Amino acid sequence: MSYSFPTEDTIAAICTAIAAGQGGVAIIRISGSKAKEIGESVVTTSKNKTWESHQIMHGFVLSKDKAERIDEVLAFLMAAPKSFTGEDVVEIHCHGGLIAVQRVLEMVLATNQARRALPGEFTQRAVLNGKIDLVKAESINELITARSHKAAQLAMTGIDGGIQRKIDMFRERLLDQLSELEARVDFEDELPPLDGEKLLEEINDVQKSLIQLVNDANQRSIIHHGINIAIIGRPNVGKSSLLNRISKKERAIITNLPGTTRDPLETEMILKGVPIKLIDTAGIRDSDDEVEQLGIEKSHNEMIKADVVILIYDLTFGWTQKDEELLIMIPKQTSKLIVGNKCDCLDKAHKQSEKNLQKKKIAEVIFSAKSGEGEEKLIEELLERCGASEIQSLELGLNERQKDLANLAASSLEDVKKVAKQNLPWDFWTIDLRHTIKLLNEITGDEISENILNRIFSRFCIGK
Ligand SMILES: Nc1nc2c(ncn2[C@@H]2O[C@H](COP(=O)(O)OP(=O)(O)OP(=O)(O)O)[C@@H](O)[C@H]2O)c(=O)[nH]1
Ligand SMILES: [Mg+2]
Repeated sequence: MSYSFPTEDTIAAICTAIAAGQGGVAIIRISGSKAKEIGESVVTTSKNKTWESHQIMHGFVLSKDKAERIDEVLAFLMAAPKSFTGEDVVEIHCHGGLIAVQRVLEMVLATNQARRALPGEFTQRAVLNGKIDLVKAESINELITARSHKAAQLAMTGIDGGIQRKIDMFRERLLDQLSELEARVDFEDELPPLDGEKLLEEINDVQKSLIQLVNDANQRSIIHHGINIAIIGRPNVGKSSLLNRISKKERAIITNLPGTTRDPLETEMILKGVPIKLIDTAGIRDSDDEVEQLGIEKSHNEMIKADVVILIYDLTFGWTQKDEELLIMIPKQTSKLIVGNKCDCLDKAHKQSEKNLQKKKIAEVIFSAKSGEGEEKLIEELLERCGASEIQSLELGLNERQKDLANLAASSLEDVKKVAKQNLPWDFWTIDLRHTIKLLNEITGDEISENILNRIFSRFCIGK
């Protein structure tokens, strides 16, 4: 991999999470040709020790007039190329919290030898200097931002080179076919005839695998970003009670007055490894109350945006015309789960009575937010609607950028097939095949412009 846009400035940033009262240690990273010089001027080492690469030094950061000790630190030089970025790197390990580390960073910047790093700039330099490949850099970022065990596991597969190997393999297979074609373009008469059918079979095969990767990536996206589940229903059916019961928190206010919840209320949780955002909404009904109307409008918005809708109704009333109207409003493509709540209120002596059976008929889950009856089944059905079992069996997960490119690569192979059907000359076949290979190169970062690279890393956090 080679890039033609060298970076020259020395950059610095705090590369650990910082918050008041949090973290025992906070680290400042300085990268670039001036890193050592800056380290030497900012950190006064014990006994004026000289800075050697890969040796930990103890020292103090003093204020400009040397009158005040800002922090007691450990400092660490990693001379190029044996560092994360491949440049000279100095790390200053300060005490955690907010103030000392920020003051030390200010001292670093006050040397006027370094500027603040842009988001993702350290990792970008690591990629530019060939220390890590692009997919690995992205996977590290995904590991850091993972919100569930499975998301972290998939990120690790990327770090271990799983995605890179897969894309390399597709590229090799397509390059083999491309070289066969190009040889025919130039030396058709001197070579044995090309088996077009066999070539197309190979292209078909790679295309199918790419489509599979795209489908898997959609699942990955769910576990990485979480699933939005909106709880929808008429007033007083127990939407807020359901939210509180599942989240095991007293998040929402519950009263016996219809129209209690106004603003949508979100709570995040992990259900069997799947990150979920559960959204309680205002009960939907015709109302003259202006505030309630605004809440109801928001309920409709949440219903439309959600990945999964829980439509909850009150078993003591049974399924009503109003519930039916709500069911019809849920977008067709959205997964839904119909929950009959308050089963504890059904007349126990007549649980099997015709009237009760009728009330329960529509419900996919019979539930009581009060007693917890049916909770296991509710979670099981919910996870099924979220595609949890497919998620658990995922082995590889492209991120959105990689997925879009894989999708384009699959379409580009479709174009090769179209050309083949029209029996056009070999050099027409090569155009789309070369384009597909270029798209695969873009996934792995082997062929990528400065602009795109900047865009990728700008989504990272500062200090990464
Ligand atoms: N017996 C029984 N009562 C329940 C159950 N779930 C909720 N309730 C009661 O029903 C009433 C309404 O509950 P909420 O959870 O506030 O209902 P909601 O759908 O959020 O109501 P709005 O926010 O007004 O739309 C409260 O008095 C709850 O205690 C249940 O499973 N069994
Ligand atoms: Mg409510």
